[in-house]
Amino acid sequence: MRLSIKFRYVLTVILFSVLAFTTRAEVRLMPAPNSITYRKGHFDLKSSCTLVAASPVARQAASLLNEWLLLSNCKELPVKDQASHNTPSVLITVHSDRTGEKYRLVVTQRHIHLEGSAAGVVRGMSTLLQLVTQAKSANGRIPCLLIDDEPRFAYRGVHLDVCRHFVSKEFVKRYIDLLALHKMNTFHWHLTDDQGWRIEIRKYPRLTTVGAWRNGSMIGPYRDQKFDTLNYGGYYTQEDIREVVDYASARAITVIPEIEMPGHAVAALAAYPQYSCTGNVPEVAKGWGVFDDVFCVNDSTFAFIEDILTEVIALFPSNYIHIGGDECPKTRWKVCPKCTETRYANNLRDEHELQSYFIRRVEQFLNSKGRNIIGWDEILEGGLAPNATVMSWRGVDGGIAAARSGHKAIMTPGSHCYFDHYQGERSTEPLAIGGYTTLEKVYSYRPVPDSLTAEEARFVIGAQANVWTEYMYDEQQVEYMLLPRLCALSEVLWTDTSLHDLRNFYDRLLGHQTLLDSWKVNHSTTWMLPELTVLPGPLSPSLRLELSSKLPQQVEVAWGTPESKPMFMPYKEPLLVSASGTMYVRSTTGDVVKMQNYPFEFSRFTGASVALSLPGDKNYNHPGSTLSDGRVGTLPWTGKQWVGWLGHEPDITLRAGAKTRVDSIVVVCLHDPVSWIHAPAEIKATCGGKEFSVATEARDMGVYRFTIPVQTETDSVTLGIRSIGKIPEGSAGAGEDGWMFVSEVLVY
Ligand code: TNX
Repeated sequence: MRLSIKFRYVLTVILFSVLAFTTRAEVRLMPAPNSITYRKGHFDLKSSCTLVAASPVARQAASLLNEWLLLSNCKELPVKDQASHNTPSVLITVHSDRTGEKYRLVVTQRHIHLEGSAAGVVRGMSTLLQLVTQAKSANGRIPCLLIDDEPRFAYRGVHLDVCRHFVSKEFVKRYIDLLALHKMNTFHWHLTDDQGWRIEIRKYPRLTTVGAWRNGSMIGPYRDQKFDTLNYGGYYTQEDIREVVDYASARAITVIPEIEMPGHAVAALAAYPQYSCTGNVPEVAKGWGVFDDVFCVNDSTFAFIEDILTEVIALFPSNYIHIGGDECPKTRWKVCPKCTETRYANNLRDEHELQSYFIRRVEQFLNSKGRNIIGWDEILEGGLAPNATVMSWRGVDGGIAAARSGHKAIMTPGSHCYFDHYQGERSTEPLAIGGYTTLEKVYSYRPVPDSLTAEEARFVIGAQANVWTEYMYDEQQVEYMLLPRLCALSEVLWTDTSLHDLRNFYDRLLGHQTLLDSWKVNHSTTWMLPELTVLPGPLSPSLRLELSSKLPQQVEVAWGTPESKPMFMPYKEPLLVSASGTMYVRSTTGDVVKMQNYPFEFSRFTGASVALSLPGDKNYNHPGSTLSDGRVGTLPWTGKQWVGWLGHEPDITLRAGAKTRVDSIVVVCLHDPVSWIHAPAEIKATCGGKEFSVATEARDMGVYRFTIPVQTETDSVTLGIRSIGKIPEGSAGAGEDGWMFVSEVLVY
């Protein structure tokens, strides 16, 4: 065959453009920069490249890059004061007259130039590190480009609770490096709680000699109430703290200490019981939860707290001091003569106002020292202190209320920002406190609630991940819970929403994991499993089980029943199933193999359509189909398998495809009084024109299957779920509305 010259030319051009397109080197950055422009050519890192840093601040930034390069298994770059002709160099310019975190990074064929404010250069350094480490697998080439970048939110925080489980000073530093790598700028160090006081206070040595140690810890899930008898604890000396603060400052990270008050103070009170209401708090708490012993509200307590804060502010240069303020039971205050006296003397109507008085007084003290307070959203109760910033954790309402009243708000809602929650299926994840906060959920977070006006929205200064460590027994576990969810949050807070793209994020994360691996970070790879969607099938009963991969990967599935052994086959199309069994999923991405099993329990109405007269509340408003999807909730429970109603009594209607015989209906409910979740008092069923009901009873925490014998023929079933009303005396949250949780309705 002979081709004309012209045609051959056209073919060649097409071929080259295809090659150029497919081989065009793009960098994969985490978080995505706000503006990146690629240019022709590349910078060659293989040649004798130097780091040029003229000023002391620039040299500090240069040595940070070198530290990170070593950590990433790359060679250090020699640091020079001046660029020499003909040597490719990485120039670092710090504009000390600039503030903020903006930086510019220019890569040309001869030089790389990073410039910005002192903090901006550190942010750019994490970009540069990623370019350099990626060049390793691209023949040392960094594509020519221009990045202009600055954060979307001013406050980008990560918290760490070192009280429930202690971590070493070295680990705190590593944690700070991980924050800086992801362009976060605030480390919220939760230093005191019921289970341990972790900061040396010279004036009150017992805070650490006594308060930093407990004679046992809770082991296993909360409901087991099991404890070991080991002496556990640790604390940071003031020397340690200075070292950490300096380390963080070199990474442009502000450390905000949290000294909890008036609640979560058992460790302090075990050391100095004279500041409690009863004068008798014998030991540092061993278990998790909320405790009645809190600081007594009287002048001697304030003197004690002011002494402590005086030492704290000498150690931490941050504008903010976090003073807790959350979860303070008023039980002791109600019957304490000293607290009552303080109430009367200050015309305070109730204990909420007493709490507010406490916070205001401490605020006044800190304001007088030129500092500002942050408190958890409970500080709104009984009136907000004048200059306080609110950290909204019980959802976003606290943040909204703060912003509306002209106070700054930092969003940390449990639904998206609690990294102590599960990030995958309970059956394969290590024990966690509960919840279900996947990588995708974090990535979908938008810190500014829609209900705020543009003016109010300015008060939302950012968001923060909270890492509470009740169930994180060691440092590896902390890393596992932090990453990669931190990657998602960092992009939420750094990168403009218009540039968010989940697919592209997954792709970059895959690359970023290589860097995390080189740092030997124990990051979770749970997100790499394909996502399972359960849909009603064509027959009644049946389900359609659909898997979707987030990445190019190989996926195999098997269906197993107790009688059959699972045989893996490549996944090609959704599985149609019509009887109980387990779906086995295996995904292979490079050398990462992940396995997950999904048990399904069938009844005659599995896959039936479900209508709810009232949607679930807050984070438990899953679709009605959750109740007929064959997935029956287990313990420890995670949010996603339960529809929950707070103080509401829903009717649930299931409609199957055809009339069928129905002998009994089983409603699967959760009873977990410590979490304010109570089994219903009564369940009524209407089906086949008849009414049935069952009075339910639940004592111990657990998953209950309440059975209503019926015996009729029908294609629909309506259930009325009646609650116990207000939580009874003697239970957590007595007098408040309780939750009702339903996972599944099985019809036999
Ligand atoms: C609530 S968040 C707490 C912490 C617990 C955490 C567990 C907040 C202000 N208080 O004391 O560790 O839940 O998720």
